[in-house]
Amino acid sequence: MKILSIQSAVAYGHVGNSAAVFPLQRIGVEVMPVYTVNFSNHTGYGAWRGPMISPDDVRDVILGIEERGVFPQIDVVLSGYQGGEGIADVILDTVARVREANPAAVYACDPVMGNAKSGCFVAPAIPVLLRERVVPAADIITPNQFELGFLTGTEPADLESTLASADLARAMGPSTVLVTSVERPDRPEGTIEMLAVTDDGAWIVQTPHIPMKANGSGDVTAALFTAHLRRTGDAADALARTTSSVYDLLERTHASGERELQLIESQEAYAHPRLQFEVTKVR
Ligand code: PXL
Repeated sequence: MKILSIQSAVAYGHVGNSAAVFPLQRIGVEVMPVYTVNFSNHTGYGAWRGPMISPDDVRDVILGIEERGVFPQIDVVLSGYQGGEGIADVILDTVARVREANPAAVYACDPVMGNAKSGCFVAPAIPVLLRERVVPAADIITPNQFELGFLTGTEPADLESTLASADLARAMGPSTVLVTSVERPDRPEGTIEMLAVTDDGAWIVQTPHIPMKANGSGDVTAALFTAHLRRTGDAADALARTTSSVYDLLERTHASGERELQLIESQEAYAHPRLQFEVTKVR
């Protein structure tokens, strides 16, 4: 499998492509990382150095890949956090050209905007761009509950309303919605859930909630779920594998006391997920 992944690069630590690429490679995926920023570290530190890559430069790198004649082999285009406003057009053009070369290719969009605790942490134009133009072009989206609410103009809370919001998102275009953090008001204390909704049904999985801010964990989640789903077409299996891998990554990171994801140390969790959490069909 080949994935063209258009995301950030950071030298120190793990977000964007610097989080997604290694787990994908560790499960046997050939990744073509295209960088949208080249930062020293993630923006969660409040200070960082290095350039944003201009949309023209991102476009040029992708054109060079196209000129190698490999677009027909690309199975997935994956995008995440969009540094500036101009990147969206490059992504949409790329998706159209990859689909032309390989009609079976899918576009997986992680609509990164923010979360319930921090609010929106991207430029104000980005959420609107994602809602109006990018998400409608996607096959798979991986919002958290907060992002799902913005995309659909709803306030998903319990399971029923989150399913209804996911259906609204599916009506916008994507056939698959992975809600990466569902925090139902009636959940058992200290737990969190992920919910996958596809044409075939809906599945939920509950895990203990690890109390830490882990920049990049959403990027790993989107990458692994997309790769597993594209490989097998089995959303329940993709959900079980992804949840297992990401939980073990977060648990190891929490135990380390480090701020950055223990991405390399956790490699066995991607290659051989323990499948310790039960996936339940809810619809
Ligand atoms: O995890 C998303 C992300 C991507 N790119 C950069 C970031 C972050 C989150 O902190 O700072 C540069």
